[in-house]
Amino acid sequence: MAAIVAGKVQTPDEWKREQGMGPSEVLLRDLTLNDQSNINGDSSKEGEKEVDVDELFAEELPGWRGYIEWEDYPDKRAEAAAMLAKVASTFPPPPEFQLGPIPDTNPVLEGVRWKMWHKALGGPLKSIPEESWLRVIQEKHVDMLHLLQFPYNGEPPKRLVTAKPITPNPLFFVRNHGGIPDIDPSKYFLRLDGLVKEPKNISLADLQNEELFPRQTSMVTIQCSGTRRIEQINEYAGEGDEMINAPWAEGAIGTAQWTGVSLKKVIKYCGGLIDGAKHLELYGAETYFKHLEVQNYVVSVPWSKVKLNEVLLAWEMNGEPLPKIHGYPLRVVVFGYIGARSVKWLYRIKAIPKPSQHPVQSKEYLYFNGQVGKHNQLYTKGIQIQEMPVSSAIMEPLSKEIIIHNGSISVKGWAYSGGGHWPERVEVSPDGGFVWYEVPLANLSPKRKFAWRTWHIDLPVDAEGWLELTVRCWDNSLNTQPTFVRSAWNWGLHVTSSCHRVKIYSVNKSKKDTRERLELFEKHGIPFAPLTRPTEEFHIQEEPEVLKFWEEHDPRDVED
Ligand SMILES: Nc1nc2c(c(=O)[nH]1)N[C@H]1C(S)=C(S)[C@@H](COP(=O)(O)O)O[C@H]1N2
Ligand SMILES: [Mo]
Repeated sequence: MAAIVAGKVQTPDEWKREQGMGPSEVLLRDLTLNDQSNINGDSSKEGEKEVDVDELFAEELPGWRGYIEWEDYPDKRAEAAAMLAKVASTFPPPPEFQLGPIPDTNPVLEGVRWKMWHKALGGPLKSIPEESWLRVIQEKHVDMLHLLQFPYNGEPPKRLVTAKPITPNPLFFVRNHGGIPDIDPSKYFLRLDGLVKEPKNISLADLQNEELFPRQTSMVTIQCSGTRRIEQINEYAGEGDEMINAPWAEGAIGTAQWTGVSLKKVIKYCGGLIDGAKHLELYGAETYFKHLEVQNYVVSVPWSKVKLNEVLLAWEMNGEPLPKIHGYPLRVVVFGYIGARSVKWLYRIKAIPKPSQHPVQSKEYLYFNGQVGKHNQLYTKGIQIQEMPVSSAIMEPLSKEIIIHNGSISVKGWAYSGGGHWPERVEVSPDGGFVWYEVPLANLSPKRKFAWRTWHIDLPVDAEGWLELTVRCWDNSLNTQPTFVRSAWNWGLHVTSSCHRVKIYSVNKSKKDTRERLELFEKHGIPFAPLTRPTEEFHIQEEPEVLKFWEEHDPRDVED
């Protein structure tokens, strides 16, 4: 990479750089140096590996495709880490999608390094990226927006996010950190160990046996803490890993009826907890790469949450068997917490004294103060995100749409609050947040302790031109949302809960002049969009009319 010294070398994309529109290498201006040169690390080295890995990284159990156990085998982990360390420097850097343009493709991002990590270890991991993509094609709706091909991250388009208060399974967003295991339910069992009185392996059939466990069905919203991240990205760039910080819009949220057993009952079945156990560590079967280390997907929830019957082990989603992509045969659903705790392909639960040390719990999903960034971030400076705050979003109209209307605009969206709170009031503003109209209660879907409410309103709009539609929600504790993205921007780009804003161009046909102008467009066969196209086909005002006006009002100057 050529070093660029400010003012000396002009690149073809200089203009774009000056506008902060890319390209991907960020210029760095270090005022503490005399020589203000750009520092861009370039570390391409050759690495090689040639190991027989089929056995080393074999799947742990028959019938458990895609499950390689890492947590039990420190030596195997060390071997894998060493292999990755050798080749890591030959891999490309993460794609720049925050300072550079977001690609126009679908999938938006490919996950090149994630695929390469799997291939680099080889063995059963080698074909995981392709198999997982096939599963996406099989199980998800054709209209899904694929943010990241592998590990798969995808959300429904806005018009489908809130089309129904219960999200149909094929449209439910997917957030993966690795491949999609394919586990034979007849071979499946859940391992319970750690600080439980009687460690056990429990088969799926036993979990589903109503003589052993009462069945529970709950309507619960799962929201990723990355939902609406794109708004933070559009404000300022933050940490930029394409998987960890996928550029989600407002669709990384969904609501389903989940059926399974309460984890509390399962712990009881194991004789309860041993003194000192305060958290339950939840293990997902797929392989996860983090900082060139290899592991399973592991997080934890506190026992105090489990005790409330708010942690469900679910095998059914909306009355159907859990889709493979959503964690078949068994997943966790943690009510009112960030999605990250709702572990899919659950294979183990371990009772422990402190929250999990695993990276997804202790190094990701951290909520930093606004002045924390690359220069000073520490894991211990972030709040581990658990309960989601109150949030809401507009799903219709779309940003930058021209809306031709008769004095009111149909606005639709969702509102949600985590931690056992629920939306009580949703308000929509046509002017960026001065005047607020309340969504009539009849236009909100029914309230539930752990679910979103979808809503719609015919918003009175008199003004024309560019307007900013804004929404905010008040939950049952009268919590509401920060006003601007800037108010709660954070380095990890998590929990975008500020008032969602959509810029629209209002054309109010109930106004006579506007109506006549639209008729003129129609008469000349000119479409109104694109908005930016100058009107050349007719005079927007005829000369006699202009002269008549000038007779009555001096056009510009005044006499002494
Ligand atoms: N095993 C496993 N469980 C997981 C994840 C994962 O990558 N692996 N992602 C988590 C995150 S971050 C979210 S937001 C939810 C998303 O659930 P969904 O993909 O079923 O919508 O799953 C959680 N459970
Ligand atoms: Mo998430």
